[in-house]
Amino acid sequence: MALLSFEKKYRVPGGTLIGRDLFDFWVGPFYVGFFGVSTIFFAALGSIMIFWGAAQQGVWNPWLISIEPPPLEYGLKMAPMNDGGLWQVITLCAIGAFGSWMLRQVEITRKLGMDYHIPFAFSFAIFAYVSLVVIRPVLMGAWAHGFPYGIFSHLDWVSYTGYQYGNFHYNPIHMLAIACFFTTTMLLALHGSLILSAANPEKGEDAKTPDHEDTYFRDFIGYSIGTLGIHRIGLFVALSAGWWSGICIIISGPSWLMPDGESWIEWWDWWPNFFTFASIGG
Ligand code: UQ2
Repeated sequence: MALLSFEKKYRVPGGTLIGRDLFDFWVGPFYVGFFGVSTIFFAALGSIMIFWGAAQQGVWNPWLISIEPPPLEYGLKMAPMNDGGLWQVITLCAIGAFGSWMLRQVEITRKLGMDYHIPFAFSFAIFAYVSLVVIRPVLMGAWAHGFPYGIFSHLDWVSYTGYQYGNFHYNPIHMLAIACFFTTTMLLALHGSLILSAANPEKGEDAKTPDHEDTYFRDFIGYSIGTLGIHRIGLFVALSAGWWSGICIIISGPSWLMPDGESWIEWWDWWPNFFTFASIGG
């Protein structure tokens, strides 16, 4: 593929974190870097491991392939390859690939003299994954609490884990995460539609300016957050969704938090109990 006209100007050396100029090159449109190499390495190894596991199990229906975490008995120990060890290696590969992908974003950011918002944002997605397969399993004392790597099997896990706590939708932090996801989609719908309505005019018509965008929302709800502000709040709300998702699953299970409470429904008893404690209620 030919270089786009501006690409040459931005194909500047430097900004690397590791390897100096050793991997400081492009393949077609893609910047490589040390972390491009390590991303490919971990992603390829992890994928091969999944296919190897599928072959071992004789399961080739893509919907049904599933790599299970180790059984409870292994606790936080390393498990044999055919009894959850594969899941552990694949988890390491996934974290290696995601971390490398983020550090490649950092290198490109530095190369172009930009700020670190993109790798910072991606780190929240990594956190959401790590909270499921490392932080919560470690706090609960067994890798068994991670989710299985399969299309249907991970859906079953989500369903099972949800019902384990009565009704997961009563988890107040889950509520907060969902509210953030919904707000994210609303803001992107508002923003995308506003930009297209203003900046993508019919043939022969003029594009409208940001003044029009501000005025639209002033007329509509009495307030415009502004062209920079909408991206700030969009980023904040999107990262909040990932952040509170991680927190809401981390606080579901660990014994220091839920000593005998399996149910998020009961968690709300603090409210009636508060009045009992204060001796002004039942
Ligand atoms: C806006 C603005 C944009 C936008 C959008 C808004 C010109 C191009 C979508 C409107 C968004 C507001 C008022 C934020 C509402 C906040 C929450 C948490 C629901 O004002 O400025 O720029 O795209």
